[in-house]
Amino acid sequence: MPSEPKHRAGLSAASLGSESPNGHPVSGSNGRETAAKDGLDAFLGRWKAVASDVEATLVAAIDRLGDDCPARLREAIAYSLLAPGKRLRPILCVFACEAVGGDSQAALGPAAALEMIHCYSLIHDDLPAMDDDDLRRGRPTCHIQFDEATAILAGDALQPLAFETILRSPLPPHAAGEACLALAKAAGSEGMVGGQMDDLLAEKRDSAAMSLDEQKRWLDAIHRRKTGAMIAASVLMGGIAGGATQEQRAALGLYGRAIGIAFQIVDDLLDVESTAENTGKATGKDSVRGKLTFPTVYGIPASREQARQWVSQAIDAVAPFGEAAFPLKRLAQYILDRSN
Ligand code: GRG
Repeated sequence: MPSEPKHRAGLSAASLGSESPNGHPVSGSNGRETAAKDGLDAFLGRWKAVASDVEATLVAAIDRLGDDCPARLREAIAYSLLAPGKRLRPILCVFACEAVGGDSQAALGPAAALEMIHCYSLIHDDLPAMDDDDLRRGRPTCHIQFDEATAILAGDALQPLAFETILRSPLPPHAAGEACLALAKAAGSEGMVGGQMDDLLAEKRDSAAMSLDEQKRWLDAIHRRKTGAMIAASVLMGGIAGGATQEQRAALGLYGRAIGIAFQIVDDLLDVESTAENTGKATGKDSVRGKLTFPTVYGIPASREQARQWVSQAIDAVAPFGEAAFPLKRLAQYILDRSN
């Protein structure tokens, strides 16, 4: 795992809150606090171990690129893909696999593929034609470090590499096919790309001329696809890798959709309330660009309350998995408390 720069403080005890392994808040006796701390340490340790397995899968995929891949393209792919992100989507995928009784190794191919698609979306989102950002994961963005054309091509190359990684993984062909389909749907025109398109179109509209109801509808439709679809797919793909039943998939679907919305609400709040040092990317840009965000439409306190309610729904959704759902519950709590 790459060493974590200062701004990557999100994976810390503080940001994960004080909670016992069964998901209840800790108060009172030292014994209970110690038990909660042990649970938290175990959770953080598991996150790091999974992130390190994912990292190895990403490195192996880059190493597999043959001599026909130009060195500059390989360098740009490695620069962005191995940058110190949270690896949230891969972690969700592996935890969902384990929650339904699967072996984490089965989920590593899909998990790495999710990170590749996510990474391409960040590279392209940072381009001058879109968000025009200079900073990502605490480093110069890909087009600043290399150049615009190279960044576009690195993002392009990551997309087929994602599907190749699933198809080369040890998943049985039927599960690999299902995982590819879930990823394609989430990343494509009805998912992340569709949400991004509408987000750009919404920026050009005068949101002040929209009714509050219309603003809420746009906001929901944009984020359900732009951010939520990939997060929901992460959980579903983990379920697929773990051989989930239809009932288990339905529960994972509820969980994934709920944390997807919560994640975006918190992202909007961080843009208002946090700093570039904490998040590793520019903050305060949403309001400058006149973007429709949860804080602008609902206000900060109501946005935070909504995030809390979505996280609570997510935790309830995976209750039927019992103890095996502890990491997913903890992750939901992390999404609410995260600082980057
Ligand atoms: C360019 C097709 C295309 C889509 C872009 C995902 C996206 C759509 C844009 C990213 C811009 C953004 C800040 C979206 C809000 C939510 C989000 C995806 C944040 C970044 O994800 P994290 O916090 O990042 O998981 P790390 O760096 O930790 O992986």
